[in-house]
Amino acid sequence: MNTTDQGIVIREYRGAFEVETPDGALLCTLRSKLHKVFVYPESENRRQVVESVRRLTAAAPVVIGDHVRIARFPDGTGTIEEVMPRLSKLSRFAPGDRPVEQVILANADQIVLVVAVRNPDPHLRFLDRLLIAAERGGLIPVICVNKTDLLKSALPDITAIYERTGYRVLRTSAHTGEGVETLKEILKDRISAIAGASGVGKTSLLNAVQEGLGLRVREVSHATGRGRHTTTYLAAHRLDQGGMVIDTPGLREFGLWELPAEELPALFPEMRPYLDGCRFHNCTHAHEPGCLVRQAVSDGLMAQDRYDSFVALWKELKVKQKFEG
Ligand SMILES: Nc1nc2c(ncn2[C@@H]2O[C@H](COP(=O)(O)OP(=O)(O)OP(=O)(O)O)[C@@H](O)[C@H]2O)c(=O)[nH]1
Ligand SMILES: [Mg+2]
Ligand SMILES: [Zn+2]
Repeated sequence: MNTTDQGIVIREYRGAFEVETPDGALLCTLRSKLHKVFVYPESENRRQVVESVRRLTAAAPVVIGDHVRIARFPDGTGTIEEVMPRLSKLSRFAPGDRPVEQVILANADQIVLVVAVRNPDPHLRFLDRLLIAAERGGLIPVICVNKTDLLKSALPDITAIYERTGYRVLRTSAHTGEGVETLKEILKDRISAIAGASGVGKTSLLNAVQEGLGLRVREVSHATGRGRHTTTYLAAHRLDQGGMVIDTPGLREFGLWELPAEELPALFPEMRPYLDGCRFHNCTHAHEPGCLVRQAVSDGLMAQDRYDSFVALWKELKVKQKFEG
C-alpha cells in the first residue's frame, strides 16, 4: 500500500467502486471492516441486535457520491478505507419487507426531479414523495417537466401546481431542445442528481445537455405505456462546462423512510408560513376549523392537488405509526 488519499465514488461495478481522485479514477474494493460500519453496537436488547444485522445485510455501506478515503496499491487499484460523513442523501424505505433505509446517493447539492407531460403519464403523488425525500435529505429540488413537445395544447397544470411551492419548475424537451440551455445553467458547477420514473427522459436530457455523452436511452413500451428501465445503475458524469451529474435508474416505488407524521407539514414548503398560526396549536391541518393551511388552499396560495397529496400522505404515515406502535 502506498499512499492514501480522498476521492468521490462515481460508479459501482458488482461490488467494486470507481473512485475519482485528483490523479484520475481507480477501481476500489471495500475494505472488509467497512461492512461492519452499519452494525449499531449500542443496541442492547436482542431484538435490536437482530434488527441491526438485518439492516446491515441490505444497506450498502458506500453509495455513488460518497466522499471516501482510499489506499492505493501499486497495480493501480485501491481499497476504500473510510466513508466520510454525508452532507446530503437521497434515501427511501428499501423495496421489500425488511425495515431498512436504502441510501440511493450522497452529497449532491441538488436533484432534478423529472416528470413527462405524457408517455409515461405524470404521477404527481409520486413526485411529491420524491420532493419530500429531497427536502429531508438536504437536496435542493428542481422540478423538470419534460417532453413538452408531446403536448398539443397548453401544458396541463403541472407547472401551475408546483410554481406555488416555490420550487424551481422547468419545462424541457430533450427532442426540441426547449429548456435545455436553462437546465445546463442549473447543472453548471454543481453536483446534481437526476431522478424520476422510468422513461421520463432523464438520460435523454443529460445527453442533450452534454454533447458526446452518448448514454443509452430506449423508448417507452407501447404495451404498458411505461419506461423499460434502460438505465440500470447509478453513475456520475462530469460535465465539460463544470459540475457533475448522477444519472439514476427509473424509480418504481418510493416509501418514505421513518418519517413521523408530525414532520410532514414542514416538508411542504408552501405550508411553512402558516404552520404556527392555526386556531389549535396541535392542528394537523387535515380537517380542523381555523386552519390557516386550509385557508391558504381556498385562497389559492397552495394548490389543491398538493394539499390533497399532503392529507393522503399524512393519513398513510399515521396508519403506519399506529401499526408500528
Ligand atoms: N417526445 C419526446 N420524447 C422524449 C423526450 N425525452 C426523452 N424522450 C424519449 O423517451 C424515451 C425514454 O427516454 P430515456 O432518456 O431513456 O428515459 P429515462 O428517464 O432515462 O428512463 P430510464 O433510464 O429507464 O429510467 C426515449 O425514447 C426518448 O427518446 C422528449 O423531450 N420528448
Ligand atoms: Mg435513463
Ligand atoms: Zn392547520
